[in-house]
Amino acid sequence: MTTLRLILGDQLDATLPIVKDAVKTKDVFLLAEVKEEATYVKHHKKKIALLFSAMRHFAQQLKQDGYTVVYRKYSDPNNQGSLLNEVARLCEKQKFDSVEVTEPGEFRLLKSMQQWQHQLKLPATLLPDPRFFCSTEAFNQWASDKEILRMEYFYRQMRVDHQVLIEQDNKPIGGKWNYDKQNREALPDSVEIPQKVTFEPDEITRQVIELVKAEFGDHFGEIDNFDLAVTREQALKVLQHFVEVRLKDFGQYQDAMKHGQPWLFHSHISFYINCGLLRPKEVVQAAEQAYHSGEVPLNSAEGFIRQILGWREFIRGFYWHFMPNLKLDNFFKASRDLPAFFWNGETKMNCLRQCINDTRENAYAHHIQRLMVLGNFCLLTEIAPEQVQEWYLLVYADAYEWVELPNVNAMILFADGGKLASKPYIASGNYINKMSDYCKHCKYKVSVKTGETACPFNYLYWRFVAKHQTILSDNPRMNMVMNALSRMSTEKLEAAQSSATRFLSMLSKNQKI
Ligand code: FAD
Ligand code: DLZ
Ligand code: SF4
Repeated sequence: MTTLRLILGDQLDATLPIVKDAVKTKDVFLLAEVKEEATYVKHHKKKIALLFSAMRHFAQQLKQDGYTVVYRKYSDPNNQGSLLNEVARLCEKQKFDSVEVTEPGEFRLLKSMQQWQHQLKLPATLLPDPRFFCSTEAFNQWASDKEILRMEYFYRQMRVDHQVLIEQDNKPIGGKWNYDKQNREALPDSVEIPQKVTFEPDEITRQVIELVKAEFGDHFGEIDNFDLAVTREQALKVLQHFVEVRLKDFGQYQDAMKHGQPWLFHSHISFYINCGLLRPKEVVQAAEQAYHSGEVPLNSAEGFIRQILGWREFIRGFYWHFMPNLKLDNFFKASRDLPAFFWNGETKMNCLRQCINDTRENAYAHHIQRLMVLGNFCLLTEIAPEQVQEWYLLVYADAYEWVELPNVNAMILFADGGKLASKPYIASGNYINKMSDYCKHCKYKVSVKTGETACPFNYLYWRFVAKHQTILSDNPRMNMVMNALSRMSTEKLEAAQSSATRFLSMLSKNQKI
């Protein structure tokens, strides 16, 4: 039996069964840089550079470990442009008894791969992806007897199942499951932000950067100053630095934002954990260990572990549980086009300008930027979900549909009608002002509620709440807001609505706002 073993760009983990079960003397690995994957959305240039360089380094390592590896470069004149066609091309050249591939992270590829054996006329097997703590089957089982799915209860179950930060009788260490109340601080000017770990591109990465410049020049984002990790060894250094230097302050400042400071106390590991260079289990272990050895406080260790063991796992289970409908949901019937400034950052709204420019520069923005600035704006202005989905999928170097789509459609847009979030994440300028210093550098005034100088988030918020008051009133978590709406004078509400109408009309005409 000789097997062709296909490894995708986000499966670069040598402990996956596809590698572990390989017979060195017979099997052949295939890694392929292909047009279909690189352009099905116009991924950020740094995302393509990261993946192609990481794929090339991973293939080199497999060869050094004694495996037979076929690597298809993007520039190969015979490159067939898609994963299936590259598999077919290799099968024509060499006789294989079967094809194996680890199950992919996106529904569109899964559906395609399920047809491969008919197209290739060979057995084509999908292998499990055990990188996650919770399999899709286990998630579906957990979800099967619940009317509503909430991350908090899933996370507690995960803590118990995997005995993470757990003491006797399956109680949470420290007595509480959640330290969120300690974790909502703004960042004082006096706090020094540690330098991010960076890597000088080696010859392989430099070649990939040139390829990206030549082939993907019309894609979003900057390619200059590429300094990401592209090997497991480098990614482990990022993790180690995070645990030793940043993690102690992660909890406290995890919701904070700062002008000109994209990285803060976040871990910057989603790039690597999502493509296989880091393993979720080792990340959680490292954070737990740092807590047990007294290096980091519980609120930080728990807050961080919740992101990986809680949110990341929940989001992945949720994606497979609700696909393909999740992609089509549009609870608020939103239909506005995504404004042009999402691509070029040209807006007077400083919070949006900062988050978009950080994204263009780094293919990264941290969670609160994605959720409470960019996401909040898309929800309040009712941008069409498919356009928001496409934007988020292509601009971030950590984006794959399994993780992007639930965050976009369910978390920020509430397009699923509340299957994931208990209420829409909407906020006025007050929240952004509390959690950042963006407003100090803005042409708009956060303290002004209506009129041309007012912060647009202020009037967009009340327009949205008023427009959707019938459905929002059904949600008990919206009671306080709905009561505030009912106490608002007609003049105030009309002023907010008229400011919003003017703003939205300018937005639709792509006038500078
Ligand atoms: P940290 O703040 O240090 O958090 C640690 C880790 O927790 C992250 O690396 C990530 O693996 C995990 N995590 C935290 N929150 C989430 C979450 N909501 N969903 C899944 N994992 C989470 N994350 C992606 O990996 N890919 C995406 O395409 C993506 N799209 C997003 C879109 C929107 C609209 C929102 C609101 C969030 C999105 N996230 C996505 C989640 C989160 O913003 C990023 O994981 C995080 O900003 C990555 O930076 P970090 O590694 O420094 O994270
Ligand atoms: C994102 C991406 C890109 C840009 N290019 C490739 C590629 O050329 N070859 C490949 O195998 N994978 C690539 N990927 C990652 C895949 O798109 C990813 O495996 C699917 O989106 C499933 O998560
Ligand atoms: Fe953003 Fe409003 Fe603050 Fe300007 S004033 S930065 S638009 S929240």
